[in-house]
This record gives sequence, C-alpha cells and structure tokens, in this order.
Amino acid sequence: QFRSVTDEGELSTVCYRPEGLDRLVQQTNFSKKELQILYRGFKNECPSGVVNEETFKSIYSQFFPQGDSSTYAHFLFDAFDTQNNGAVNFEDFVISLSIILRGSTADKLGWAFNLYDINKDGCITREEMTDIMSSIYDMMGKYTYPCIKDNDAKEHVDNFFQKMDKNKDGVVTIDEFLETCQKDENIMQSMMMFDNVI
Ligand SMILES: *[C@@H]1O[C@H](CO)[C@@H](O)[C@H](O)[C@H]1NC(C)=O
Ligand SMILES: [Ca+2]
Ligand SMILES: [Ca+2]
Repeated sequence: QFRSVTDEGELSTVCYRPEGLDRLVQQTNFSKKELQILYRGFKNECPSGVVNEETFKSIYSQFFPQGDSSTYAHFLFDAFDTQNNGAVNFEDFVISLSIILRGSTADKLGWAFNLYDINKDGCITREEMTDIMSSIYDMMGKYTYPCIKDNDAKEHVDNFFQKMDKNKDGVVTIDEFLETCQKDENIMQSMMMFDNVI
C-alpha cells in the first residue's frame, strides 16, 4: 500500500517531531508530505512506533496467503533492521523504502545484495542464495506455481553463480554483483529480484 503514497492527495495532520521530519527529507527521496502520509500509515499499523519481525511475517502472510512467507519475511526483516536490534523504527523503514522505490540502480542493487547476504559478511554464498530462492518459492506457494519443482531453485542458484562469480572462488562479492547486474538488466528480472515480492 506504500507504493501509492504519491497518488494519495490528502493532507494529514500528524504529530511528528519537525526536526526528525526535516532530517528525513534530506536523507530520503520523499517529500515532507509523503513522509507525513507514510508516518500516519506506519503509526496506524504499528502504534508502538517500531516494527518487529512478527509484524513483517503477519503482513507478508496477508499478501501471500497461498504460501509460507515466514522465512522470506525473516530475511527481509533482517535487511530493514539495519541497526540489528530486532526492531525497525520509522526512520529505518523509510530510508530502506526510499532506496527501494526512489534510489539509483546501484542503491537498489546494494540493498538487494545486503538482503541476499544473509549473515551480512560481505559475500553471498551458494547456501545463502539457495535459502533465499527456497524462501521465495515457499512464499509463492505450490498451488500458484504448480510447475515449480525443487530442482528449479538449484538451477536458479547455479545460473546466478555462473553469471556473477567472475573469479570462480565460490562466493559473490558486491563488486561482482554490481558489475554483472549493471551490464545485464535482464538478470534482475530472471533472478526474481525483490521488485516482485517486496
Ligand atoms: C535519491 O535519488 C538519487 C538519484 O537517483 C540517488 O542518487 C540517491 O542515492 C537517492 N537516495 C536515497 C536515500 O534513496
Ligand atoms: Ca554471507
Ligand atoms: Ca567471486
């Protein structure tokens, strides 16, 4: 629902610390008005002012009722939880959202890399990519995509490493990832990147 903020032409009166809001106008590519609308939605969903992993899981299960989205929601939460403290506040949330919706291509790719790098050590391993792919397949559900077999996840991962792992050392670094993705835009689509599922 956050995608349509720009279409939502109504003005809102929200109680938000003006200094915080001005700082977010600088840090993100959202206008003050968009931030106010986002903040109202955020407070509505999460009156406590922070989102935890359970909230992510519950939101994703509503969007993907036919599958099991809990593992993907867990990975996604970790990517939003940049301070790694189990809670995503409004600032964390809109900074990621701004990158995803309004960032440059390199920004978006950097965000996706961080999502796939499950243990956040700076490289994507085959195991990490397999876990991500499986979580996406689980989320989509076997009934919606009956032709998906377990083998497809492995094929996706093989394909990913063949294209990305330039020096063949078994891991994909951010440099390898950016270089390959920026040369070949179709990779983004074929890898089922987050555009489809966030
Ligand atoms: C805002 O957009 C510009 C241009 O696309 C980009 O370079 C910048 O990184 C973006 N910032 C955020 C936080 O998304
Ligand atoms: Ca890693
Ligand atoms: Ca490599």
